[in-house]
Amino acid sequence: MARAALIDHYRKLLPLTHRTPVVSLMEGFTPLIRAPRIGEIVGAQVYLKYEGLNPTGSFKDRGMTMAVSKALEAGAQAVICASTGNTSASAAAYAARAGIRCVVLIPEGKVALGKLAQVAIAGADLVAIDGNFDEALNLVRDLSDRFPLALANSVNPFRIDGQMTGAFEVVDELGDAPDYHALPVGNAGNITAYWRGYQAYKAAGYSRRLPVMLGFQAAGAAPIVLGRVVDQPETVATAIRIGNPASWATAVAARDESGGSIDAVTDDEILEAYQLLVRSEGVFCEPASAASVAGVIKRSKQHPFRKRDVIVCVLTGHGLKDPQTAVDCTKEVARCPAALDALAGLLGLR
Ligand code: AN7
Repeated sequence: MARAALIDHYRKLLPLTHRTPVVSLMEGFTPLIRAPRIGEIVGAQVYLKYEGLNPTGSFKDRGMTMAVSKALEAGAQAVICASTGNTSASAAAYAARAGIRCVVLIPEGKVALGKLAQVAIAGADLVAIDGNFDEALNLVRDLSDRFPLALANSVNPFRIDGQMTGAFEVVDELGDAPDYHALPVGNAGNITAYWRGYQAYKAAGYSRRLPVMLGFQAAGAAPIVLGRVVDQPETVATAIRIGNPASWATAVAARDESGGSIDAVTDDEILEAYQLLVRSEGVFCEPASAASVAGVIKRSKQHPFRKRDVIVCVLTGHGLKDPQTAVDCTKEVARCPAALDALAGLLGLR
């Protein structure tokens, strides 16, 4: 039998009614992949929650199936979002599926190519603004106040509700919450959602414990770490190039209530983890996603983990989202005449 849509599967813990028209692309149920080589490096049991395998290639689909379903239930004819790329790729697809309009504001020149391609081909109204994500989000909030446009950013509580399903899946698979849950932090919706998800699942009797939450921002876009708004955020991890996170307070609550931390990792640390993930484990994620692993490696040098500790790192988006960064990180393609001897020589085969 075909499986249920994600939010139908977890319907008991979500604000669905019998009238909610569930808009689904069969998101969620992503694999939890053991990462023995990274585990060796950090001295613990590491698992990768590979969210790049969602329908549009990022974790945003978990919240978008919920937000678009509830928007449709409320009679919305259009959704709007500001985005560093993944939210808009997801909104464009779910709006297309629902048969409603999608308006997207992005920061000019700072969205990875794969994400731009997804939004454009899905027929969304795409506008690049001369400003950063934070400015785009302010404009989108004003527009959705004034016009009949449903807000699809994670300030919409249904987005957070849908994203709680990531935590439910981790517990379903491990049998309980992990010791540590690590993830990148941008607008801070996901850390808010995972923490709420773990709490809700425990309250419902599905787990006995809660994880320590470890959030990681890029050093050039680390407002929560610094304790102040960053006016000109900058990082190679464009997905988390955010200087004034909308869910700031709830991210700090997740950190403090779980006894965790929100720390910064440099672009070099991010790119190192990004390459390590695909070269040592075969798992290709986008740069922002690698901040979770970069952060866990950094932390392991400061506060060693115990060997038996279970650490789940969320890889939030697929590597193909940002082909340019992948190409920039690698050496040029070797060239060779179409001849056996020349090829054997080039490859060092004797
Ligand atoms: C791959 O798409 O903010 O802390 O507009 O795309 O919940 O914001 C994306 C964020 C991590 C951070 N990893 O999550 C957007 C957007 C990836 C992301 C984050 C994003 P939040």
